Amino acid sequence: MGADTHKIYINGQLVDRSEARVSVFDHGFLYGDGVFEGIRVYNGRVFKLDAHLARLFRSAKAILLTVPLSLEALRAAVVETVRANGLTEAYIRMVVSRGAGDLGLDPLRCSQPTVIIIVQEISIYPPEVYERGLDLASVVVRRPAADALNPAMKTLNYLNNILAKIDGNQRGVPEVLMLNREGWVTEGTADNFFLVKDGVLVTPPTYVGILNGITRQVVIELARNLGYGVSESNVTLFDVYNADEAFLTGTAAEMVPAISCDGRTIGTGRPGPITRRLTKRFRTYARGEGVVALDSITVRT
Ligand code: PXG
Repeated sequence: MGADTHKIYINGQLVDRSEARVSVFDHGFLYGDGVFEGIRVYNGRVFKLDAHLARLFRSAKAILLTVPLSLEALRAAVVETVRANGLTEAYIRMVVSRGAGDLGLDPLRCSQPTVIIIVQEISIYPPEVYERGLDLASVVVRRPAADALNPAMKTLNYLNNILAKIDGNQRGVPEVLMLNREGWVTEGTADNFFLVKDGVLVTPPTYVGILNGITRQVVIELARNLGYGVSESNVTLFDVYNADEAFLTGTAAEMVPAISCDGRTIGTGRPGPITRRLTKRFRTYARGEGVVALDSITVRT
C-alpha cells in the first residue's frame, strides 16, 4: 500500500493523507501543547493498546487536557484506522493536541482538542544494528526535573529529546544516554535503558525522571518470568561503562543492544547472551506466538 492510499483519522473522520491537515493556530503546533503515543501492530494485533491508551489519558490529565472521546471510543477509533489501512505490521501515532486557539499561549482560548491517528508501515533500525549493537554517548543536555517538565508525561514538547538527538548526531552515535541534574542515567531520546551486571538486569527507577516505557515494563516482566533478577536502581555512567551487557527498549526499536558508551566498550563489545535471549522472547511475545499476548487487540478480520 503506497503512502497516498493511507487513511488518517482526524477528529472523527478518515481522510486521505493528502487531505490530512490541522490549523496553523493549533497549540500542538504553536507550543507543543498536547500529548501523544506511539504503538505497534504485530501480526494483526495492536500491542498493549490499553496500556498506551491509559498512558495517553494520564499524560492528558496531567496537562489538564480533556480527551474529547471516551477511552472506549478512542480504542475503537484506533482499531478502525488500522483496519482502514489494511496493515498487519504497522506503527500507530496517536496525537491529542490542545486544538486551535489564538496566538497567546492560554489553553482556555482553545475550544476543541484535535485528535489524530496515523497508521504507517514501520521504519526501524536496519537488521545489522540488532546484530552488531549500537554505540551510545552521554550528552550534555539534561533530562528536565519532574517539577519543570515531568518526563513521565508523553507530551508534544520533545525539544529536550531533540537537543539530545542533535548532540548525538554531532558525536556520531545513533542514540544517546541522558542524565538528570544529579548525574544519574535516565534514558535515551525515545528509549529506556537497561544494563546487565552479574546476571541481573538494572534499569533506572522512574523517579530519576523517565518515561515509564511500556516496552520497559514488558521486558521487566518477561525477564522476571525467565528467572532473572531485575533491579530498578540508580545507574551512573561508571556502571554503564562496566556493565556486562546493555540494551535500549522502546516501541519503535523494541530491544536494541548497546555495545559501547563514550568510547568505552561494554562487556565483550557484542550483544550479550541475556540481551539476545530476552530479545527473542520479546519478539515471540509481541507477535503472540506460543503465548497469549494479553492486552493485545486483534484488528485482522
Ligand atoms: N523514553 C522516551 C523519552 C520515549 O519517548 C520511551 C522511553 C519508550 O517507551 P515505550 O512505551 O515506547 O516503550 C519513549 C517512547 C519514535 C518513537 O518514533 C518514540 C517513542 C515511541 C514510539 C516511537 O521515535 N517514544
